[in-house]
Amino acid sequence: MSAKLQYFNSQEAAKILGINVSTIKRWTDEGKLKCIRSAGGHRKFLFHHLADFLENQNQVKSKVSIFPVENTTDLEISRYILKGDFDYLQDFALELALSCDRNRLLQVFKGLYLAQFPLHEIYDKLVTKLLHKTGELWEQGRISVAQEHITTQTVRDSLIRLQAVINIPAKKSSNIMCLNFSDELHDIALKMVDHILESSGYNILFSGQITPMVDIEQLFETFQPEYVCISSTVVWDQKKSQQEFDELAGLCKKYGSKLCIGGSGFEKIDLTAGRVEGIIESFSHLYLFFNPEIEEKN
Ligand code: B12
Repeated sequence: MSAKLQYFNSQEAAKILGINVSTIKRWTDEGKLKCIRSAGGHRKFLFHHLADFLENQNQVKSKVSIFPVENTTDLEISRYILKGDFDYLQDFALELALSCDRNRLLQVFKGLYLAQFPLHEIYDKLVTKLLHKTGELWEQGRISVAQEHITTQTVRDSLIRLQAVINIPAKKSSNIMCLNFSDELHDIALKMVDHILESSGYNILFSGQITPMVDIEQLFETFQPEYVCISSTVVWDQKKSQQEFDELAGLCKKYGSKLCIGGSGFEKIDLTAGRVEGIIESFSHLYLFFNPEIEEKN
């Protein structure tokens, strides 16, 4: 499913461009902004209509809400966002994260989301790549460990701020518990899992990094989660992580919860203690796993 083929109606185009619907109507009538007319006469916009409009606009201080425009570089960023040029945006976002610019990084994420790119696409094609690149820079000695911390915490903070913007269905289907093992600090992938599942209509219990296993059964009793999603990136103490997995798998069996896992740490975990419903490798995979009707339609 590619968002680039999506049409926007006048209201959506107005929201993206930061103007009101009557201006959209006037500009299309004047030919300033191109569109397609449906059989019923309604205006429909493709990404390139909006991107071309931005390109032809020579007023730099516009009210483009996709990305706040203050200079010509910003105008260009708006175009890259609308076109979904993730390769370009990766480097731009990395610069923002390296300089701890959470607000501007949030604007990039938010801009892509407002331009109707699905979250899973933004997370696979931009955020995951950005985090992997940060890891590579550190491995190559091109940034210090402190810079790596700043960069990845900036990404994490911006993602958390994005959560306030994401559309969340009011009606919840069931509970999902999202956790890391008790010595795991890597929880950014899990945060993104949280966003995708919450926007798919689940109620999320996010205990995140270094989740203690003491009294974990109480959570199963209280919330009866339909799914338990565990993320593991680094297995620090193999015996301990294995025990925790076995305990969680046992609780899933007892309470009828389904297990879903992700992350490279699971290469070191023996999964035989439980029935794992999903071993998830990407956010697009996760989205399809929890929204199977979408795959059937395609
Ligand atoms: C950010 C980061 C940190 C941050 C974490 C901050 C935080 N709050 O998350 C900090 C600085 C704390 C950190 C610490 C450490 N880190 Co670190 N870290 C990273 C970094 C740069 C990014 C990790 C990340 O978020 N990746 C992005 C996610 C989205 O991608 P992913 O993990 O590949 O996950 C994909 C799938 O597996 C799936 N997925 C993952 N989880 C889940 C869960 C579910 C439920 C589902 C459905 C799917 C899913 O989705 C992703 C999309 O494809 C990586 C570099 C890298 N290559 O990833 C190193 C990296 C993971 N860290 C590493 C190491 C060694 C450490 C430390 C041990 C360093 C140290 N000596 O102290 C500690 C470990 C601390 C601990 N006890 O956990 C190594 C791991 C090597 C290994 N496999 O053993 C890496 C690869 C760096 C390296 N090249 O050496 N780290």
